[in-house]
Amino acid sequence: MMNGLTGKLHTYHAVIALLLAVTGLVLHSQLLREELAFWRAYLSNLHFVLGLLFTFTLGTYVRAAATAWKNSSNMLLPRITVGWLVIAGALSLTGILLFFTVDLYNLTGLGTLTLHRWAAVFGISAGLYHIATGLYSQHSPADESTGTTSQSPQTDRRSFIRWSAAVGALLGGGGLTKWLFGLSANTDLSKTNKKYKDCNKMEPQPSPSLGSLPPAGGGYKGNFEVFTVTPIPCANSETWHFTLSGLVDKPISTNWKGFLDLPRVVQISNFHCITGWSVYNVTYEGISLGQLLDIAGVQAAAKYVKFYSGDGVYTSALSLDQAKLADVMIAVLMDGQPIPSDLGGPARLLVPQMYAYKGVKWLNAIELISEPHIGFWESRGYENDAWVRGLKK
Ligand SMILES: Nc1nc2c(c(=O)[nH]1)N[C@H]1C(S)=C(S)[C@@H](COP(=O)(O)O)O[C@H]1N2
Ligand SMILES: [Mo]
Repeated sequence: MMNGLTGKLHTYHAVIALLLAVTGLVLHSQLLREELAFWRAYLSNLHFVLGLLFTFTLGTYVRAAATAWKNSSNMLLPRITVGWLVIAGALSLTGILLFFTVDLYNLTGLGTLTLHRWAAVFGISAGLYHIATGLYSQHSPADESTGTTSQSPQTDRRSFIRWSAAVGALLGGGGLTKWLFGLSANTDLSKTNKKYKDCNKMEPQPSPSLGSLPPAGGGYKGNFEVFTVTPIPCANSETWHFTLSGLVDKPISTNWKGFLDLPRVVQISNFHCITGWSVYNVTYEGISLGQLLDIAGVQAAAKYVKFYSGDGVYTSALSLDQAKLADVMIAVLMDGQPIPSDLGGPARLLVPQMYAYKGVKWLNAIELISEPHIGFWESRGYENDAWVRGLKK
């Protein structure tokens, strides 16, 4: 079977793979989004460091595979090893690209995170299969390289175990795929949230202007994942209220009807979450924040803009310069339709040049302040200047 060094290397590789699977699944889980918020940024760094260690051991495995290929008359083992190398290589590569937020969408039509998730499905299934068959073969050392073909009861039992392990891994992989990719919001929480998807009762609905419907961008590409640290708040036009206050000459305080009377613009922009998924070519219609600030008259003492959500928990902030960027808007329509409640409707902030954690959903208040404010995710490890890496400013 395995000699000392390979054995140790194998244990090391296995432990790291297990830790990677666990941290990866926790990072993916929406259920733990609020509970683990404080740890999230650190957990993703840990996941990356583990991934690097994992990648380093791959090199040694390439050599082991080559030797096995040469020495073995039984082609099963080398094939498995090579298969594992391909999967682990894909996981490592997409993981590293994710860390440096390199988007493969233009190249592959799939976001880097989607590719990483597919690799994880294959990797975890292969791992499960390997555990099941490997546990057995440890009790029968004759197994690995002799390549016996005689139909002994041993062989029958062995192939039975192989087959059950394969079926188990397939089922496990299927379940995992469903969980990882299920609809666009892929989580247990989304089941309870589904009924909140369109829970807003806003009258009248904003009527789309030219370019908004049909959407000038031709319809968005990709999938939004519903990210929220709170239950989704449902709004109705009777109770919904918006304020712009703080260091301004003419504070704004308005109901839904008055809000819809504010001038709107249409733009096509991309949407990037820092965890690695993106949505492209979304046609948004909404109120330009810069224009709104002009209407309100920003006082000289104001240096920062703070944003509040109707969920009562989430906040974020921009510097005044950032807030005045031409494409920062309070969106009310997406591809010509009212923004669904799970995606932040009736009104959400958009800062296309920054990661979407700046894009406060269920936006209902803006305040001009003189001191910096550190928002929800910003106070939990995400950078306050959230420029999307690799985007030209
Ligand atoms: N109120 C509120 N706004 C929020 C969040 C949130 O949890 N609560 N999550 C942010 C993050 S991290 C992202 S990636 C986007 C996700 O937007 P979506 O749910 O519409 O896809 O919303 C941002 N705005
Ligand atoms: Mo995000």
